[in-house]
Amino acid sequence: MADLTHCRLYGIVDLNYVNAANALRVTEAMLEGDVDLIQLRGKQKSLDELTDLAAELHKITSRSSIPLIVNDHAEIARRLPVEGVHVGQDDDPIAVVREKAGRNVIVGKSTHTLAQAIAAQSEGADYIGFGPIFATPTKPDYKPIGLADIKCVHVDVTLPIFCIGGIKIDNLEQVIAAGARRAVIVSGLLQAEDVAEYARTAKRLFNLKSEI
Ligand code: TZP
Ligand code: MG
Repeated sequence: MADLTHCRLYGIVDLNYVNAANALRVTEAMLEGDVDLIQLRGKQKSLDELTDLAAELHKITSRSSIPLIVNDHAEIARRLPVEGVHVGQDDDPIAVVREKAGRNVIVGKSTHTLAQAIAAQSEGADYIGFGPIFATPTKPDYKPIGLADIKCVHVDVTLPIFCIGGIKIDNLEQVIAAGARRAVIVSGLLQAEDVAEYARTAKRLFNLKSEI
């Protein structure tokens, strides 16, 4: 299983922002910009559509040795050699995800409170998403956590923690200063004029500002 220790920037190819027809081009740009981990997320797409697209994306992510994580569907990890599955609080438990995938894949879990973060670690997640840190149209129904719990979650949880939600180049330094070691950027990256350059800038900030 891929080692996530050195991962800093997690990019999501969210099909609410990118047409499936452009997903490959955007993924290429993320890889060029040195994103460490990529997720395919398509809440409105069928399992078969997502499987076909994941197969396309995996050809290029695997060439760059960057793990491809699929959102929601362990079944895709059973059909394809993608590296992982990401699930939310209302999805299958992690043990069920591993069972459905039929092999030892990376399993990440979305958490929205300190208590959920601790529970995800006990449940056997390989990493967690922690957020939304700020309000975000990508996940509109969730109350933002704010910056204050970032330090606490890094004390209580030893897994890789990816802060997520409303994070952009403009506030990334603030998020890092609050204790974040890793971040997911969705709309910031996908709406950038130059996706590769945006990713590179975010990576540079982590390299310059993160103490760990
Ligand atoms: N989970 C918590 S916030 C979020 C998800 C999937 C959306 C993050 O998207 P953005 O556009 O980077 O705010
Ligand atoms: Mg889900």
